[in-house]
Amino acid sequence: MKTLLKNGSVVSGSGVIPADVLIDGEKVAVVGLDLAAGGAEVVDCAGALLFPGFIDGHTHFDLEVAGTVTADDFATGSRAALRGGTTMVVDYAGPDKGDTLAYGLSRWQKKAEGAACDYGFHMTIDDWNAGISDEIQTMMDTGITSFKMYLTYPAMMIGDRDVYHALCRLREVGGITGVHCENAGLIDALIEDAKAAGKMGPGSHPRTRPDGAEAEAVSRLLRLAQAADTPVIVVHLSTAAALEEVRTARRRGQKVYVETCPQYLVLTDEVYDRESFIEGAKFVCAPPVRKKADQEALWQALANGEIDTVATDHCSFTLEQKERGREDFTKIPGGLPGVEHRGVLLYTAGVATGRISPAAMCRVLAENPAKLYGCFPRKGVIAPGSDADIVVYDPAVRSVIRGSDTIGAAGYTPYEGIETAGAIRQVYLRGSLAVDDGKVLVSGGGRFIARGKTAL
Ligand code: DUC
Ligand code: ZN
Repeated sequence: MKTLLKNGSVVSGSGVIPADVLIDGEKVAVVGLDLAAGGAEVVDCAGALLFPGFIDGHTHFDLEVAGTVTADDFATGSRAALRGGTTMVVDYAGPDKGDTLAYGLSRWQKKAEGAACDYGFHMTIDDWNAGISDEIQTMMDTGITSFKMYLTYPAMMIGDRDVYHALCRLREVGGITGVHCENAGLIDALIEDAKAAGKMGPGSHPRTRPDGAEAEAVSRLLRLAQAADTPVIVVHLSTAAALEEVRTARRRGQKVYVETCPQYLVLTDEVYDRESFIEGAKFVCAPPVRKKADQEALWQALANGEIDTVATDHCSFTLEQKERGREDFTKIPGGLPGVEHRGVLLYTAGVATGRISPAAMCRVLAENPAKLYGCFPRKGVIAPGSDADIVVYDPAVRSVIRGSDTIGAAGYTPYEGIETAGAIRQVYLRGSLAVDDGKVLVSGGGRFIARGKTAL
C-alpha cells in the first residue's frame, strides 16, 4: 500500500521545506518535489505542515499512585496520544521495591498489550543491590536503554549513595537515566507545617513544593552525576532556579539533558487558589505548576536550545479520584492528563506566538526525544527509510480545547478553554492512517520499539 502526501511542507529539526512524501508500506520511501503518484493513494496536504510523529518520553499509563490507579491505561492513553499526534510513548515501567527489574518489565509488557501507538519503556530503579546492577545490562540488551530514579517519594527513592552507584553502573553500560528532582525532606517538613496550621486545601500543594526544593535536588543530582562522570536527564524541569543549576553544571563541562512539560509552559500557579476544592485539585501534580517568571524562563530556554525535550508526564486521574484529597491535599493523586494536547499547545503557545520556530517544535517533540532515547532515525524524522509516522498539521484552523471533547479517561483537561492555533488533520502510524479529522481509527496495533543508546 502506497500513500502520497502532496503539497505539504516537511518539518525537520533544521527547517521547513516544501515537499511531497511517498509512503510505501510502513516506511517513508521518498521525500521530494512534484513526486508522481504511480498508483499511490494521493492525500492533498496543501497548507499543512508535516511533522515527524511526536514522541512523548514521559508517560505513566496504568500506574498505581496513592492507593489508586491512573485513569488511563495503555489502551485509552495511547489512543489519546495518537489523537494528539504522538505516535510513540516511552512509559515508566518499574518493579515495586524488593522485586527484580525483570518482574517490573513483565508487568509492563502485559499492561502495554493494548497499546495503539508504538512504545518503549524506561525502567525505574527503586532499589539498589548486586542483582539490580546485573539486570541493568539485561535491560540494555532488551532495548530498554533509559532508566528513572526519584529523589523524592519514599516508595521509589533510593538515596544519594545509591543514586551515585546506579549512575556509575549506567556509565559502564552506556545507559541514561531521567531523575525526578525534588528535595523530599524539605517537602515533608513544609507539609507538616501546613497541616499544623490547618491549611489542608490544594493551595498548600505548591507552597509545600517550592522552587527551591526542585533547584536543590537538581543541584545535588548534577553533583552526583559529576562524581559518577556520566550524563543525566532532568525530567519535568519547571523553574528558572532549576534551570540555573543546569547552566552551572553545563559550564563545568557536564552533559545534562533537560525535559519540560506543557503544564509548566502554559499554566501558572494561581490555578491552586481557585474557589472550589476540585478546581484546584485538577492541577495537582509534582512539581506543581509555577509562576509566570518561570514560564518565561522556560520559553526562552526552549528557544535557545537549553531545553531538549517537551514531554507530558501524563498521569491522569478522574475528578472522582481527585476527590480522595478533599480533606487533605497530600491525598490528592498527583498528575495531569496531557498526551492529547501537547502538540497543539506547543504550536499555539510557541510557534504561533513567535516564541519558537516550527523546527524547534520538531526538535523538542520528535527529533531530540528520538535521539535521546536511541530510536533515531527510525523515529523522529521524515526521511527515506524512517517509519512513516507523520502528523499533518493545519495551522489555519482555529479551535478551543474542551474536556468534553477529549477521549482520555480523565474526563477533563487542565487546558480547558484555550484557543488553539491550528489542528491536527491526520496522523499516520507506520504508514497507516491512525487519526483522521480528530477521529482515532485504530485500537491496539502499537509495537514495542527496542532502543539503542543515546545519540543526542
Ligand atoms: N509527578 C506527578 O505529578 N505524577 C506522577 C509522577 C510525577 O513525577
Ligand atoms: Zn512522571
